[in-house]
Amino acid sequence: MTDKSSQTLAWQAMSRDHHLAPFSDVKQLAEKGPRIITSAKGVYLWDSEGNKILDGMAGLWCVAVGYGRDELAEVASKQMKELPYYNLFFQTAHPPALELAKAIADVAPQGMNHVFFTGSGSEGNDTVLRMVRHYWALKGKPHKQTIIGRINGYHGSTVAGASLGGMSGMHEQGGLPIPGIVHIAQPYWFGEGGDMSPDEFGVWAAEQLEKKILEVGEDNVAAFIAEPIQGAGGVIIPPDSYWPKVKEILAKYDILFVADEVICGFGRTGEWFGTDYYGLKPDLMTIAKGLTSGYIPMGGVIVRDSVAKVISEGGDFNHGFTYSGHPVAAAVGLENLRILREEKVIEQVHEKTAPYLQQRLRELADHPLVGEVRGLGMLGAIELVQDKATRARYQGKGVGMICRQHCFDNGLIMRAVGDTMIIAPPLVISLEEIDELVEKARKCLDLTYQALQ
Ligand code: PXG
Repeated sequence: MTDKSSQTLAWQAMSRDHHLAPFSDVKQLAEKGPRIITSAKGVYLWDSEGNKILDGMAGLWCVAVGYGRDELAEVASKQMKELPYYNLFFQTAHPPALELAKAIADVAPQGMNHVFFTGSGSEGNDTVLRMVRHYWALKGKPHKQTIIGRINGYHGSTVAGASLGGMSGMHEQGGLPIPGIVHIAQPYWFGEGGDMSPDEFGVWAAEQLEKKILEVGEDNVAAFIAEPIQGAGGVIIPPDSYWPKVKEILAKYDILFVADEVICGFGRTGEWFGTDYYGLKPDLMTIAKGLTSGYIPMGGVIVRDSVAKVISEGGDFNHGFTYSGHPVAAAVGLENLRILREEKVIEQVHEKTAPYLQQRLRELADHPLVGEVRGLGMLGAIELVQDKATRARYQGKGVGMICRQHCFDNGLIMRAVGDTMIIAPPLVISLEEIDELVEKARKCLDLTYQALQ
């Protein structure tokens, strides 16, 4: 046994004996032992056994500028030496948070010039829940409290985040959702569209919003929250008819629209925000992940001026976190935004790398196991099916997990959401690295197909 292996075993024992891993079957993990990731550069990871892995998921959808950017480490180090911590409570502030708020406002949609900082996307959505309810109370409409989310939407793991989300597996644990949150159908044509055409289904799914507003009563609805493209739910790109119809419905009713941009924000669609891509007009936008490229935890809520005005004229908003706008995180966020802007990362995605990724990914549609390939920007999904024509799945085989295991063994990180394989590589992935990603993906599809015969 090499030194490395004994080191890996030692870490795996620490995992087994002391670590409760998030979103994991901890018992199963203890038997198998986690893969230990020890270093990273660009779009590649290395594990403790020296294996090089192409990270098709940018960590957890967050490492926009790629791994190993010294500039981000340097600003963090400098900020730690100068002012490692101070808070934004009780009428104090510090330069990094203020400069980051300004830098975010500069790239945010017009009329969205205010930022509330949090430590994560989940805390961002907890902030959203309290802010929209407080907003309506200040407007003299205290009954407007109900928030409409979507089945299979993901908005985080805190109580409000998981309640706003529509993941049944999460609702089953801990008595969620909390009162005052309701859910409508998701615009997932491939999985749920039945005999409708994608556009018919998109309109149907959008109409569920209007139906729910009328059922709850406009006077009781505070907001609708949605990801422009559902990420954790399986890279669900709505049919073209969906967002225009939702936009029409939102314009008819006096409710707030919250775009959860935690995944779509900061360039993933080839625009700064997913709502820019779809031409939506959100009142609040939750952000995290790409804001700091995941180098340090940070999230926030970008707030439309009209909403911010009501909140700021309403006296104390009794809400905030110790790490709201943390100076080191803010310094990293600022530098990350500088990199995105000055290196024209999003323009590159828009003009060059995303079109290429999408073209190459779609070549996989001819594979016998593949029912659909869809994608947008630096997001992609591959639906694994038994029957391409009817979109029928293999029953009880766990095809997604089989495929994920082959990816794991062949140096590619691709996530499985049920039998949907998903990718969201770093935004800086090159054309050659895209070729490698697609070739590896095809190989893993072949191996999965062989395993099923
Ligand atoms: N909103 C969206 C749209 C997200 O994707 C959150 C909120 C919560 O952010 P924090 O920073 O609190 O995790 C997320 C997070 C997965 C996976 O399995 C996705 C997320 C987190 C963990 C796992 O794809 N997204």
